[in-house]
Amino acid sequence: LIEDGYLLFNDKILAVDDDLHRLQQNFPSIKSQDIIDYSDKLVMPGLINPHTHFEFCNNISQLHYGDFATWLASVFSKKDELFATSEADYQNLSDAMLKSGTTSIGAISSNGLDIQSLAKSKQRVVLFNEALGISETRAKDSLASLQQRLKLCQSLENDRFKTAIALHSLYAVHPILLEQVIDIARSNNYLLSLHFLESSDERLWLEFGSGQLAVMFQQYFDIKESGNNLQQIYQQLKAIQVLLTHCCYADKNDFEQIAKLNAHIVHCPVSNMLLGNKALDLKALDFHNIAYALATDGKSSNYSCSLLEEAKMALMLHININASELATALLLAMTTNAAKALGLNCGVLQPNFYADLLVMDLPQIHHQDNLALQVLLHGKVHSVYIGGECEFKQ
Ligand code: MCF
Ligand code: FE
Repeated sequence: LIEDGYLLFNDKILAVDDDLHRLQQNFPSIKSQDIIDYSDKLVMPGLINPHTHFEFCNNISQLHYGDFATWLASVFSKKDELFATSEADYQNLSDAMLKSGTTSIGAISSNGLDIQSLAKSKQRVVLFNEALGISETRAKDSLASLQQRLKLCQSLENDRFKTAIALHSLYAVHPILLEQVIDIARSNNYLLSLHFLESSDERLWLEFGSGQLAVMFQQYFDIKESGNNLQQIYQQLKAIQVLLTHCCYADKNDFEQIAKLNAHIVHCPVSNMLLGNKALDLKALDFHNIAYALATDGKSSNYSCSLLEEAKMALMLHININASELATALLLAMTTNAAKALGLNCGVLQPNFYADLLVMDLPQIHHQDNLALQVLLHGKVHSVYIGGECEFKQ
């Protein structure tokens, strides 16, 4: 956070200094008309949301909240209505995210409907093409569709738009599809995103073949036990850059394995609470030295895709952590840690990183004790820069 200081940038940050004269001596070409005066404001890295689902952007109140398996069933029954989306819907959501300070996005794309729009978005986008299919036939179809979507994404790649891959979850992919997707990720060096240990029913299914998911899989697919194994997955994911979203039901052994993998954990607190899941154990992450990134998930399991809103909710959720320390950790989680998770060269105010900046209005800015906490509680987005260009101004 820069409260009193100077930042010199073109598309990247060139220098950060608290003394203007020294900066002008080091960079004599700076002209006074190039100086933007934000002296009553605060400058911080733009926010980075590493896990959201644009294709669910039209959902407001169509889905059932409170219990994970019931939510899942409601997604299946409302599929057609949910996916009736247009380019304008995607545009509106990315504009709203920009206005709330988000400069980079990790988008989980179920069907590829959002690819063209997101390739044109102002933000940096890592597009995770999802594979999902439990039965052998569905798995085959999913692989074929995945390969087409990956091709399309690659053809649209640019400075701000990158191709990646997602496995929906261990419970929703056939073991052959799981292996194939991991192979594709490994050979193309794609980031891989996975919904992981989100619900107690997921854990019950993976370990014991029981719980609500077992009832659903038996009924719809005549499948009695999981083809994927929770212990084996850590071996399978070796040497891939992985984002594990949720991890609410991870235990000590899982955290040890996750730490060894160097995987990034993505935390979506509102989604977890609305779908009847547990809070991620942030103290265990700290103990195992695992960094986490903050994300909103989609409108499928949230009322907003604003990270500042998400952080306020996270502050109220994690009752065993000091609010001021938690606020500092959350600011890192939605900037520096999220940039690392998405493999992006932004998320910190240091030379050679992209000038993706958030300028915040904060009342009584010069009397702050717990600056991070006050920013989360009272900060208002004033303007947003991506690659040094002002893309939004209040
Ligand atoms: O992250 C939330 C909750 N967990 C799992 N999946 C989804 C979420 N929001 C949307 N989804 C998508 C998922 O990517 O729902 C689709 C998948 O494509 C149907 S299967 C639940
Ligand atoms: Fe999700």
